[in-house]
Amino acid sequence: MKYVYFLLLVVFYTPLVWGQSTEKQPTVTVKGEVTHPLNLGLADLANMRRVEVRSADRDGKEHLFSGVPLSDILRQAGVTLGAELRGENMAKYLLVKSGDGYKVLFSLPELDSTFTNRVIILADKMDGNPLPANKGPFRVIVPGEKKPARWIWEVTTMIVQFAKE
Ligand SMILES: Nc1nc2c(c(=O)[nH]1)N[C@H]1C(S)=C(S)[C@@H](COP(=O)(O)O)O[C@H]1N2
Ligand SMILES: [Mo]
Repeated sequence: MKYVYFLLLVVFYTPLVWGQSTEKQPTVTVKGEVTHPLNLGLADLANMRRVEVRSADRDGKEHLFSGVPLSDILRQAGVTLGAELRGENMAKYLLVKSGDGYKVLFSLPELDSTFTNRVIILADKMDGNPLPANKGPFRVIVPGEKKPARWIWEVTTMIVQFAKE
């Protein structure tokens, strides 16, 4: 009888523990025209160069966002930025996708410090806290735009591609 209990325990309990320990943490996948595809979680972002940007939301309320410049992430993936952002590479774009199907697009010069001083970030904190559950865990923040339509939340994927006619 003891043996049966043990067996039941293994059969029903093990998958539970397994399910918990292998439960997927959210990540952002970086792919497409990259030399090093990435899969970044909160812990990875915490170890990268962090910056803060202050910007107003749709209601005009200012917030302090913290995260990692998109350009640093793209550089880590081996995207053609800086001196390599010329010639045919000028026709590449970054498409950012979210869990709810919303997508937004950036041209690479918008993200490159040799073209602009504006720093667009992948934020994981707002006003010192993790992003709200329905607006995170990763959100692109585009400072200085008249409306925050490109502040895409629940970011899952960033894809670099050549624009085709
Ligand atoms: N994933 C996702 N991000 C999104 C949207 C969306 O529908 N889905 N809407 C965008 C638009 S149009 C605006 S105006 C802002 C609104 O952000 P708020 O709800 O934090 O004010 O989020 C942007 N980010
Ligand atoms: Mo909007």
